[in-house]
Amino acid sequence: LRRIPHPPRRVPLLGDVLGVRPRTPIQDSMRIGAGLGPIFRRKAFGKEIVFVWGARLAGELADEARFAKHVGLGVANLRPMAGDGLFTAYNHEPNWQLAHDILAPGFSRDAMAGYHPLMLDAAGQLTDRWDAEAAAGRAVDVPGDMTKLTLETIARTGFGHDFGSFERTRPHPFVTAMVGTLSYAQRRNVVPPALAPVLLRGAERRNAADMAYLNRTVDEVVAARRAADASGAHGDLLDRMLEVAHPETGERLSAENIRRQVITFLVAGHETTSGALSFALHYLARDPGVLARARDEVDQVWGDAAPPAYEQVAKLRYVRRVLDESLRLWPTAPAFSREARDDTVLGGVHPMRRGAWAVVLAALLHRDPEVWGERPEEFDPDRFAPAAVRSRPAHVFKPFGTGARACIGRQFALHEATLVLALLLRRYDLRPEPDYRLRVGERLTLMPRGLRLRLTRRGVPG
Ligand code: MNH
Repeated sequence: LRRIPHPPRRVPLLGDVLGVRPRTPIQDSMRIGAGLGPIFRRKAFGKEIVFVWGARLAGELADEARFAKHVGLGVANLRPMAGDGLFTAYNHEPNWQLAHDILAPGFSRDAMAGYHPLMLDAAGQLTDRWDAEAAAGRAVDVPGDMTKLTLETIARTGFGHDFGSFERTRPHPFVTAMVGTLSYAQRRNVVPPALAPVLLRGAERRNAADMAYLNRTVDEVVAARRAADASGAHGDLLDRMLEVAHPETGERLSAENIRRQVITFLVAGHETTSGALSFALHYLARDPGVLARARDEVDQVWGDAAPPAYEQVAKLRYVRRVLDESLRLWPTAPAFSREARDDTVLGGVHPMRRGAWAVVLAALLHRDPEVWGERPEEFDPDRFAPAAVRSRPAHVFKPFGTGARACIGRQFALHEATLVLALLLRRYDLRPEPDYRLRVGERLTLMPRGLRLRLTRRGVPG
C-alpha cells in the first residue's frame, strides 16, 4: 500500500477529507486521481480505498482468471433494498447463477425483437409530450423526461406494467423513492460509520419509507400478474421469474428473490439508460456537425419507414458512436469494483491478498491520455469508428462493467437508446439553452443537472 500515492494532506482520524465534496464523490476522485496517477488511494474515516484508472492496470483487473466482481461501497449499500438480486448478489450466492441462467434468455435477440414494439409505444408517449412542448415554445426537461421514458420502457417490456409516467407532471413516486435510496446509499459512503446513526437519523427514516414504498409497488406488480395471467404467455422478464425453472436443475426463484429481482431490474433497467440518453442529447445539441451527420444517417437508413423495424436500429452505426462517446465521457455507472481471487501482485508491484479489492474508476479510465490522446475531454464520436476501435487495447472502454458480472441489459439499453435518439433526431431540431454549462449530478449514477433543450418540430414521417 505504501507504494500507492494518496492526497498530500491527511487529517488524523478523518483522513483525506480536505477539499472533499460529499455530493460529488466520483468527480472528486476523478480530479484527485488525475493528479496522483493510474493507481491511488483515498482514506476516509479509517477506511482506505484503492482506485485504479490507468489502462494497463485496469486491463489486469479485467482478467477473470485473477479477479472477480467485488460487492462493495455503493453496491453493498444497496443490499438492504436489492438483497441477492442479480446486481447486488455476492459471487458465491447460489441465487446469482440461478437467476442469471433463468433471465439471460430474456435478453436474447428474439426477446429483444419482441420488446421493440413496446419500446416504440413508450417513445411515442415521449414524442406526444415533446410535440406539445415544441408547439408551445417551451424548453423540455431532458433528464426528467428521459427518466419517464426509460422507466416506462423497462416496466412495460419487462413486467407488462404501465406507470403512467407521462400522464403526470411530477416524477412517479417510484422514481422519487428510488432516487432517495440511491442518494442514501451514496451518502453512506461519505459519512463516518460511527457518526451515521446521528448524522443520518432523518435520512435513515426516509430511506426506510422509500424502501417500503418500492417493495409495495413491486408486490403489486407481481400480484397483478399472478391474478391476471400466470400462463407464461407474456414471455417477458416477469414471466421468466415466475414460471421458468432452471434448464438443468429444475430449480425456481423464490418469491422473496423475485421481489429483489423486480426491484433490481426496475432500477438498474432505467436510471443509467436515462442518463446516457440525456448526456447524448446534450452533446448532440451542442455540436451541429455531429447532429447533422447523425440525422443524415437516420434519414438514409430509415427513409420513410414509420415506425422503424427492429433490424433498422442496429444499422445506425454513427448514432451508436454518439452514444458510445457519451458513455466514454460520462459512464453513467461510473465505477465498479474488482477483488483478487487469490493472492496476486497487481502490475508486478502491488501485492494483493485474496479478497483484497480496488475500484475501477471507469470515468477516468475513459480519459486516460495514453489511450485516448492528448485531448480526452473532447467529444468525438469518430473515436468509435471501427479502425480506431481496432487500434486500441482491450478493456479500455467499460461502461457496462466486465466479465461474468457485466451488465446483462447492455443490448437492451443500446437498442432502446439508439432507437430513441434516432426518433428524436428525425423529429426535432434541438437547441441548447444559451448559457447552460454541463453540471453532473451524482446519486451513485451520473446525470446532467438542469439540462433543458428547445425543440422545433421537423416535417418528417411518423
Ligand atoms: Mn446494467 C450490471 C451499467 C443498463 C441490468 N450494469 C451493470 C454493471 C454496469 C452496468 C457497469 C456492472 C456493475 C458491477 O460490476 O458492479 N447498465 C449499465 C449502463 C446501462 C445499463 C451504463 C445503460 C446505459 N442494466 C441496464 C439495463 C438493465 C440492466 C437496461 C436491465 C434491463 N445491469 C443490470 C443487471 C446487472 C447490471 C441486472 C447485474 C448483472 C450481474 O451481476 O449478473
